[in-house]
Amino acid sequence: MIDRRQFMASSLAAAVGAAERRPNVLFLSVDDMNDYGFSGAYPSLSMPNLRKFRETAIAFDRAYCPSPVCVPSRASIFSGLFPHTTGSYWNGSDPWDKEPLRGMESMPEIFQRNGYATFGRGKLFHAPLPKEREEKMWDNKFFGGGFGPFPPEKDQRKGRFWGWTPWEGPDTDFPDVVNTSASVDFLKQKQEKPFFLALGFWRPHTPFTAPKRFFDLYADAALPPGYKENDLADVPAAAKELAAVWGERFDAAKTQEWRAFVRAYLACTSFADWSCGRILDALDSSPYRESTIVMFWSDNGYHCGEKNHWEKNTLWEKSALTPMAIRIPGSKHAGKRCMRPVSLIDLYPTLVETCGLNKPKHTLEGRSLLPLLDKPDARWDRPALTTYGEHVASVRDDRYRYIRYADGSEELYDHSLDPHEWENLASKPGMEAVKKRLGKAIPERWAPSLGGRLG
Ligand SMILES: [Ca+2]
Ligand SMILES: [Ca+2]
Repeated sequence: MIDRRQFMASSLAAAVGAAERRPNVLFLSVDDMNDYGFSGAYPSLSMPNLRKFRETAIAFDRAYCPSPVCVPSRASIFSGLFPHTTGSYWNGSDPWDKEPLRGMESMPEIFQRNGYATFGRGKLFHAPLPKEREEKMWDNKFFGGGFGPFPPEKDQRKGRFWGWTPWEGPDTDFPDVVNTSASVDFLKQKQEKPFFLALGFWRPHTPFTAPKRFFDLYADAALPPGYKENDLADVPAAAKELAAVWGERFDAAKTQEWRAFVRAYLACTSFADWSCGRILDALDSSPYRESTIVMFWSDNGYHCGEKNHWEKNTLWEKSALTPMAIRIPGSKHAGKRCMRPVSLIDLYPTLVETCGLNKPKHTLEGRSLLPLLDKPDARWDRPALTTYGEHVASVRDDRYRYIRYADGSEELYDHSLDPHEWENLASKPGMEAVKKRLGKAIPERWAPSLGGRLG
């Protein structure tokens, strides 16, 4: 077991290296969860479990995804490489049986090689893996599940949303519930080896089905803060194209439908919170509470009408910002928030360092967050990069978001004055130096695309 006092030592890196046994890891993810509940952007959202977890962890309230959709974001998280290196830019790119990821060690594989037991359930990679590789990756028989259950036909919609409905069937109709139960069972067993337990939830991703009791929490859902009429009047054509990718278009005039959509998203978010609570409570009542690092993350954010947009797949703050927190048992910083801009791509190198693993053969492109776990307000000079397609990039530092599209058109927002990104400053006088500075983080070389589809 890890010596708790060592974790509390001032130099966390030294403490981890000296640990007698390597720490276990609970790698816990949700899909399409934005900042409404976790950092309180939508105050009436009920999130008791994750809010409680926050108090035991360091919350990174400026954590950004490498890409604002599932497949490329997860490819980056599990490989430690940016989309401009993997070539996985869009959903449908399915990169794990193609170069360069075919021959590279994914996160569960590096744990395997370092003597860990690996246990995986739920939505993790999203892109299908070669079966043989998947079997080698996990010690258990991997089970994902799927997006269902789907609403009855009368509640379904033509577009990408798949509709919404309060679910009156048993909780076990949801793979999230089944996968959590299996993971709870894993924690009840005696584990001889240190373990890497990865549990990925399908919610709050569409279809917006959740047990009815979660819809009942929101009889009267307020429209989200941050909406502004005609907000897209000052953004380039390339931005408007991204905002129009999905089958459904946002229409603020349909207020009743908008409220129903928000309510369904809130319900599914609270359902995901309840699922997170089940596994976190099981960990906390197990013998592994003090020897397990917990990393919680979502693969991308989500719009519910902000910037006149539904869903994700944009380079704006609402798509790029994700809830993220790391719990190191015994940390003196438990309950603090870190406001440095970091990326989900930093999770892989952070695990390598905190668990003292032999490194993968490929060079990880993230940066270990250990300095921030050791001192949450430490200097951090690296902005967070989010891309979506070749030559389409967004860079976020402490204050600004700078976006550049493939045709060279730009957006720039000053978050110290404009947290909802209402006013595009890109063509305003005096902004050249800011754009030039942030533009340095945009890659010069972009790997050939592995295909897929926009959206
Ligand atoms: Ca997602
Ligand atoms: Ca605007």
